[in-house]
Amino acid sequence: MSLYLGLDSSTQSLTAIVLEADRAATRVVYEHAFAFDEALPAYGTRHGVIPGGETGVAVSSPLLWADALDLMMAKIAASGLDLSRLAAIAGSAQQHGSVYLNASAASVLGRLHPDRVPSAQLAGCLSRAVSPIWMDASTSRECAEITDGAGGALALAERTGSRAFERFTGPQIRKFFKQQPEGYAATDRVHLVSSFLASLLAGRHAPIDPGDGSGMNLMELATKAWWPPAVDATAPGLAAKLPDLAPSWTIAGTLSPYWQARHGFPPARVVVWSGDNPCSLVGTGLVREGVAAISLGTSDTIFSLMREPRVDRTFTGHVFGAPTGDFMGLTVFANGSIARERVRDQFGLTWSDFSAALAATPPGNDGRMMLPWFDPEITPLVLQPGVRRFGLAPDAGAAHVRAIVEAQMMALALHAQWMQVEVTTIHATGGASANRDILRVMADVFGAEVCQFEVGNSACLGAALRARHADAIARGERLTWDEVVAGVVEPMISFRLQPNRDHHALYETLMRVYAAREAEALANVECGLPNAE
Ligand code: XUL
Repeated sequence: MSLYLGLDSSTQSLTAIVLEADRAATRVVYEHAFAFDEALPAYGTRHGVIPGGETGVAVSSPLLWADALDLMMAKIAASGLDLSRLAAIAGSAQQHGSVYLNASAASVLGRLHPDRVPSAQLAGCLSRAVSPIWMDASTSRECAEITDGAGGALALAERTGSRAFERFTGPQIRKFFKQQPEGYAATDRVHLVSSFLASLLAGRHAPIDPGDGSGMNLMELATKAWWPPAVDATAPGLAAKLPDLAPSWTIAGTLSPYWQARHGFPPARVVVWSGDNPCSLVGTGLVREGVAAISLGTSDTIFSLMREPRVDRTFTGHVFGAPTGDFMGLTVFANGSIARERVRDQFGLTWSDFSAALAATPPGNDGRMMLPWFDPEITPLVLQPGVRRFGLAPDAGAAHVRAIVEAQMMALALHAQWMQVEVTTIHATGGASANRDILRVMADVFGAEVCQFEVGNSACLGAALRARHADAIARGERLTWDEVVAGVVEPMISFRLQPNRDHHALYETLMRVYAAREAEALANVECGLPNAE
């Protein structure tokens, strides 16, 4: 039986899942994860971000991601798995983050010395020492400039799937070009986190897939090619610096001699990597329309497969390419796990106290409410953070816990309406989906059945399944997406929760109150959202 490795380089951690599969069955035979802050403390990150930048700026280190990959490969090599059976590797990465490489990278990637860690050899290939990541909210000016240059917000949204967003790669590239023109001129290739790590595995520049390419404000959804008006509006000479775009099942190469000599891996196929949300689509089994998934991670996201791209005319959501070759609707909330952690820490709670607080407070929280904008928010756009509290006494810890979870769930429900998906079932994933008290609020707010998975990291599982799918195609085997996920994702649904109809009716009323409070708060903050007309 062949083995397939999926990797997920997220904001805070790196995860690996190995699947063993043949025509009859697929099962998880290995899973391991570590947090960047703890595994590689020399990089000084906090929650995967380099601290101390200006407000709104969020950067991390591409060398950290490279060394983390090396640590993980060492760990897998020492696991006792029969690596000679490893057929293919695919990956998932936090979306939007960009890595800037100079012209030396092309040769250095192919000639890494097996005795040395990647960072020591790649440092000289960087034309920018840090990578801006998806939490960055500092490019409003560049968003406006690109929007103007590409024919307006609607044109950009219709062509690329999203209006200009601060964290998207195009605005970040433009800011780099404006602020560090010499660094930009020295840049030969702008990679995403996903294509950078795939390049490191394959020992040569790897392409970008449409799933992650659509998080750049640079790719035309319909053609899955770079869209010249957006590329030209972003930075001069950018077209020559962008990697190729290629379908998600493309083989980028084989595992380079570095990994073979350093850790004893075989020359397995390296499949093009994708973003964590597109990979999660596969890892939660959403290969058909009609089911939505919610990922509760560093960011909270809600997404669903779309056969045809239906653009969000409210401009809050995105249409991305899906690894299946279809499309996906996605809405992203920056105040996910870190916001939940803020409330937990504010009241000195453990996660089990947090659950107990949810269980001890009534649905609807007796009208007490919160707008949970601890950090700049993506949906709705809030550039100046600030939490709004309604009826919440400062010392009422349990009520604050319920208020943040209810606020997050109501915001998810309200801002996913543009996808026009009738949500009757939700596949819940991400770290916080292990908490059934949070899932109970989710089920009641949406009035939908919620399924919980045994494998919490659906992005990583999705990457491993993508490795399986791409390897089958490369061998000339016919394997449909239904067959790829059948028998893997389904048996991993370990728990199903039905909504309580009375509580759902209560939340329908509260959601109108929440929407009104959100609108009122937005009227008083600098949000900079372009007009849909
Ligand atoms: C997606 C987004 C986040 C990151 C998190 O648009 O910004 O979900 O992908 O890793």
